[in-house]
Amino acid sequence: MTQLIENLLSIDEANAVLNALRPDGNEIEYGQYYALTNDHSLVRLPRLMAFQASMNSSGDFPWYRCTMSSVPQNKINYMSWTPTVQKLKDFIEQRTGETWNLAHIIYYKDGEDSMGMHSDTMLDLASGSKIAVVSFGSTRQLDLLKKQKSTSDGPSQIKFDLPGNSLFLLDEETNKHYVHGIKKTRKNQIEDRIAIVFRHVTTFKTDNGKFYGRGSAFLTKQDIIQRETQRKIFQYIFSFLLTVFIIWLFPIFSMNWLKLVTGGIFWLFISMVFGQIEQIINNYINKVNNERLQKLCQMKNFQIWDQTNMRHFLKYS
Ligand SMILES: O=C(O)CCC(=O)C(=O)O
Repeated sequence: MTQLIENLLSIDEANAVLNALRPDGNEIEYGQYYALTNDHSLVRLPRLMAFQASMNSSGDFPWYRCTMSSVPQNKINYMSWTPTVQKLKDFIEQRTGETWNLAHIIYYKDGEDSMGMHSDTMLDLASGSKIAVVSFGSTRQLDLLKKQKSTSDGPSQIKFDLPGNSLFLLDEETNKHYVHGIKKTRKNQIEDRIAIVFRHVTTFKTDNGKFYGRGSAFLTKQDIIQRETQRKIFQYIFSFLLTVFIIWLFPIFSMNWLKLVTGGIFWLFISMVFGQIEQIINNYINKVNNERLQKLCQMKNFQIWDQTNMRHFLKYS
């Protein structure tokens, strides 16, 4: 069930939140993001955004894949909660009994700013969790449109207002059957609006760009470490066997002490070569993957976001 709760806070509290979270409120540092379209051009997203989240007990931030996954120009950095957003999160968690660990904070400067029709990617979200949209400022209309392939008997289209100082809860079922979005509306009539979209995400990203959790092949951080260890062990065993083979092949190493010393040196050398070859292959894949994006970004003077890990990640999902 979706649910809209109006008058979430007192009028004074709601105004204070709006002022604190506005770009000139000094709490949120918004970024301008661009999406990469299918025809390989970059399109400015008509809104500003910022990202906040809770670290898990392993010290990693959750990672939610959305359209932003194809945004190359800026690294998306999740920050820890700022005071106003933290207070809001605590408040709605208490009120609903749900928990959230990640927020997209969206600033719509006027009616020209919008959000295209989409449904949220459920892969990274906790099963059965709700998506909470807390709105402040101008009222904007949320459009819900039934997906073509949906088997639900609900209405084909639903439109309703999201007023300032409200909490909208979107459940998994509705998100599965409907796409939603905020259309542009006539510029001069609409003032700014801030939406804080909270999600409960169960996929996490390590500092070196590896993913684990619900939306990854690795369930825990420990699984990643285990896989790395297995790979290293395999590398050492393989190098060892190759060393033994080389020693056996060349009779020059017939003396025992010479066998031992050269064997050890060979083993180290071959292990290093394997590590290097792996590195070269990885670098090459990174290079090819990012070349097209780099060209685009250089043309437009954007920062590059290395997407390699994301692509690698998507392969598993
Ligand atoms: O601004 C809103 O209310 C909609 C936000 C939204 O659809 C999203 O972040 O996925």
